[in-house]
Amino acid sequence: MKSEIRHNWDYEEVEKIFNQPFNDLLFQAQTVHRAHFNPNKIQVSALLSIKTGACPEDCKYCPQSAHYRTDIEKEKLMAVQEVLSAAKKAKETGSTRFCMGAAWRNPAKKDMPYVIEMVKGVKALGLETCMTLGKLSKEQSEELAEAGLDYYNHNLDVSPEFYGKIITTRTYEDRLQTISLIREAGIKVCCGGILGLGETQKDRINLLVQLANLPIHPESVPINMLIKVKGTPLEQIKDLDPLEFIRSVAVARIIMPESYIRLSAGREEMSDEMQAWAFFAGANSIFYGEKLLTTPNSSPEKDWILMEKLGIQPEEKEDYEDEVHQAVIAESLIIANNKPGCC
Ligand code: SAM
Ligand code: DTB
Ligand code: SF4
Repeated sequence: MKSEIRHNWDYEEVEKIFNQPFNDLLFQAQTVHRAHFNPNKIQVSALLSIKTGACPEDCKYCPQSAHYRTDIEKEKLMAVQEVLSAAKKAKETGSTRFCMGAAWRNPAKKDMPYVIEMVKGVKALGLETCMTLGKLSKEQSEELAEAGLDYYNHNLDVSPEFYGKIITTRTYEDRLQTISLIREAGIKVCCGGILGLGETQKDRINLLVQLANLPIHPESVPINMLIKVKGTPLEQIKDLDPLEFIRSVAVARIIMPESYIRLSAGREEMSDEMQAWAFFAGANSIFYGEKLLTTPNSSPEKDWILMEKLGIQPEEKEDYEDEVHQAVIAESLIIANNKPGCC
């Protein structure tokens, strides 16, 4: 039975789901997952950093921030043709979505024509397009929508309460505004968070509540596990208990039943068993390929072996373009748009 799509979750209710016995939580998450998705298919995206480093923001987890001394090589905006050849390779190796990330506070006017060409070119290859370029203006969101951009990634990252300990150069409100501009422009939203930054369980729950109470659930919800990069302020932070991570994935699945939950950064450090638990808890999307933006990803060879062992297959374009899935999405948009106080 399909779950009701809700946007009025409160902390106590989600805390109860989060802290129920682990087996009950995973059973509930898997039951919701099966009602909405094929449990043995995952969506596969590739990631490319189109502009690397020297970012003016001070996100404490990020190797690309100009505020910290890390070993990454700064790079200017890549040439359009270079981006297209990387996208072609990603398509050949089975990705259906190509995500392009730039370490900017926001895209400059002079860069927009190149970014637009990238969207058009990648789309022409038959891939879904995703970009993450920082804060957007209304005009820029509309330009990207017109170019045919399918998804925009902009994370809330952490709870509103913990936010000031991690980022001081951009506000939570700024993030919510960019997310709402993306929606209004008609671009699908990829919005999630990052765990393992020293946040409390309460913060993890509050982040999940924020995501699930957006007027429309993000179509894609990346859950990143901190990759501790040398030179960043969080380099020495204590590891998050892996079961807390799995619980967070399971709760995301339960309270955002129709969203793709991406087991995002951090897979390289995860055991096969932990990834298997995350998929059982309802994660159904990954980044595939040697590299994330600046850090190594789980290797493609390792991923093939794991997927083979788990009997999980990559989702093909036809799987999500089928009429049933489209009808479910259309229905949830109608329900969300009819909610009082919604956009
Ligand atoms: N600059 C853009 C922005 O912040 O909106 C886009 C790129 S940014 C790298 C995208 C996301 O990657 C961040 O919001 C964060 O969740 C994740 N991320 C960045 N550094 C990470 C790290 N060291 N470990 C895990 N996730 C990380
Ligand atoms: C997201 O939430 N995670 C991805 C994607 N969106 C752009 C980025 C992960 C970055 C990990 C650190 C790095 O490689 O620089
Ligand atoms: Fe810049 Fe994005 Fe890194 Fe923050 S996460 S420092 S905005 S690249």
